[in-house]
This record gives sequence, C-alpha cells and structure tokens, in this order.
Amino acid sequence: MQIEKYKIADNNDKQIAAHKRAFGFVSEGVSNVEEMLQKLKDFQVAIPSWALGTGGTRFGRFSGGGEPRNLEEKIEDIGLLHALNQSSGAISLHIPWDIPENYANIKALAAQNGLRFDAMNSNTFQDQPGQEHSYKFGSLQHVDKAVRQQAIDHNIEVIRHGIELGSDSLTVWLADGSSFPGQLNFRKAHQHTLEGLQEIYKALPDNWKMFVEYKAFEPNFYSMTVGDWGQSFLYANKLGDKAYTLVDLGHHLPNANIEQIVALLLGEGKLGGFHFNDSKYGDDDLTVGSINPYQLFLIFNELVEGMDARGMNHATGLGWMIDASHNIKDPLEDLLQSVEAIKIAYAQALLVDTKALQQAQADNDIVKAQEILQGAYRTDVRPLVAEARLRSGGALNPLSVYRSEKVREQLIKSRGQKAVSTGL
Ligand code: PSV
Ligand code: MN
Repeated sequence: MQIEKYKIADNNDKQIAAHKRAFGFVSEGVSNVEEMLQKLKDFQVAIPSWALGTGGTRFGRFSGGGEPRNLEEKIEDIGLLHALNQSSGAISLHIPWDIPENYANIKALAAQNGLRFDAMNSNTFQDQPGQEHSYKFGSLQHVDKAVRQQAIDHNIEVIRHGIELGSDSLTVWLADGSSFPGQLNFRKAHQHTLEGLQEIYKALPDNWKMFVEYKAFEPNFYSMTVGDWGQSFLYANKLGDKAYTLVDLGHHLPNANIEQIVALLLGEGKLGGFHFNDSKYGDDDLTVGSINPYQLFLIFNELVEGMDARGMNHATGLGWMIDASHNIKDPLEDLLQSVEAIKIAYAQALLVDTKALQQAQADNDIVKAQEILQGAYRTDVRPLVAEARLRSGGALNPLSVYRSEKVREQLIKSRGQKAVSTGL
C-alpha cells in the first residue's frame, strides 16, 4: 500500500503550529542549524528485509498479521517507512531469503519507492532445502573442505546478486564456533576461516566493501570464530583495503565499552558499518534506544568526532543499518521508532561542542567534559529531527500518520492475518 502525500500533509498541518514553537525554541540555541538540518536530511538508515515480519524466540512466535510475503512486499513496506520518515531510503537483503526473480523489476520497484540496495547479507548459518553439505559444525571454519567451498561459493553468489541490484557491499556474519571445549581446533578454525574469507574477498568488485561482523555468543556458546572486534579486525586487516569490521550493537559481552571500540576502529580506518538495535542482557534485538539511549549517544559522539577527524561524509562514509527483531510490537512501528532514535542520537552528537570538549580533555577537566556531553544529550532535539523530516517531504510525526491511516489493518486486509515473512 502507499500513503498519499496529501494525507501526510494534512497530518502535518494539524501539528505545524506546535512544531514551529518547539523548533523555534531549540534552534535558537544551535549556531549552525541549517548545516545540521542538512546533515539530518542526508542521513539514511537501511532497513533489513528480515525485520519486516514478526520475529520469534525459541519459545514461540506471535504474528501480528499482514507480513510481507515476498521481496516485492518487503520493498513496499520499506517504501512506506521512507515515505513517512524520509530516512529509510535503503534496503539490506539476506540471501537466500530474498533472491530476486527478476532483477530489472525489483530494481524498478525499489527506485519507485526511493530505495537503494544496501549491504547484501550471506547466510551460512542455516541449511537450505537441497543443500549438499550441512553447516551444523560450521561453514568457513569447517573441518571438511567441501563444506568450506560450499560456503565460499554461496558468498560469491550473494555478491553476484548484489552486483545485479547495484549494491556495493557484502556483510559476512558467521555463526561458526563451538559449543564445547575440545570440539574445535581454534587455530585451524581461524586459518580455514581466513582462507575462505580471502577467496570471497577475491570475488569482490573494486568498488565494493566487505564487512566482517562479529558476535560474542549464539548460536555457539563456548567459542565464536569471529567473536569480537579484535578477531574481526584481524581478518579485515589481513584481507585488505576493502575489508572492514561491522559493529552490531547487540553482539558484545555485557558492559563492553562499545563507544571505545568504535573510536579505535574508526581511528584505524577499519570501521565499515553498523547494525543498530538495543539490548539489556544479550543479543536481545530490541528497539534502538529503548534501553540505553545514553550509550547510543556516546557511540554517535565518537562516530561524529572520528568521522570529522578523518574528513568522512557522515551519511555515506559508513554503512548504517538496523538489525532487530520484533516479537511483540508491530515491526513497522518498531522500525519507525528505531530510525527516530538513531536520528535523535545523531542530532545530539552533532550538538557536542567538540572544540570545548577537546579543551576540557587537554585540561583534564573531567567535570567540564561531562557537562559538555550531557548538555548535548539532555537537549530535546526532536524538533530538529522533525524539521529535517518535514523539509524532506516526510511526516512531522510518522507514527501518528501510520496509526491514523490504519496501515497495519490495511496490510492485514490485503495480505491476510496469516501472511508469513521469510527470515528468522
Ligand atoms: C546475527 O545475530 C545477525 O546479527 C547477523 O547480522 C545476521 O545476518 C542477522 O543477525 C540476521 O540473522
Ligand atoms: Mn547483525
């Protein structure tokens, strides 16, 4: 379904007076407001194709209905989000869940919805029907060369799909590891994985990037072969200039200082992309900013500072993506909240007076440094984010339009209550 522009405009009209007051108030305190609004307009967050359906836990799954049944409907859903927030202008596909039947048609549909194809994701963590070898004991790390080759071939096939669609990056997340001591020879697993990644890297077009995503645990619970940023960084360094580390916020051990990880990777020129989500315990896949918005802000603070130091474009320098699962919320509502949370954290980070912070750091003035950071964090930047959205043709309040237009109800009507999306 599509939301007509006039419906967004009507909804905006109802809120414009209150918005103008709030925007006027906050923008008075911002010296470079136009520059900031432009940055907010440019900043797009890719939506993963697998986050549009209801996720589950190993205990069950409670579908909300109206899920996209195929790639076309997934693109339409993201188009809808983008029409509302003008900030979700990209889709990230997972192969084989989203193999396009006709590249030209899919590309045309994406273009109609204002979307480009972000990173392609390979899947060597599940066995597919008809697959010759099983990934039960790993993929690129596997003791059997034939299994490793199958995983390499799959990744190369994913790159081929991506080339057809105009994507320019591949994200490799490996579920490889071991669940019991003694199960795996760590050194050999590492070596096999490196060799496999090198083969995949060779198939990468010149203008492409390869993101090596790490994860501390799950599905393996004793060791993960790409278990932390150090291991990912090691692979990325050995692979070459087109390989980078990808940080998924949920993939760390409790209390890891993610902002420090981000700062170091960025400083080394090896931070490639992000999977945003939030968590309290593990890889909880919760709505971005729902649990620890301050941490998200601190991460963005490092990103902005580090990208500026390297002269990088905030919007295009790194791959920005959400990676979350929605078990009990409407996935589209959750994604609207997630994108909003990301833009709020970004806007707060843009408010940080970097010069003053650096001076405070040089003076060892910890109190001042904290005041600067928290001053930015405690600023209500929502009107700035809303103004940027308004100027891009989006809704002042995307969720309110989504609800008043009864989007989910309409999707259920057209797709059915039992429609099931491919993914996890
Ligand atoms: C693994 O937990 C992960 O974060 C990887 O990015 C996967 O590709 C994604 O989730 C979907 O399963
Ligand atoms: Mn991820």
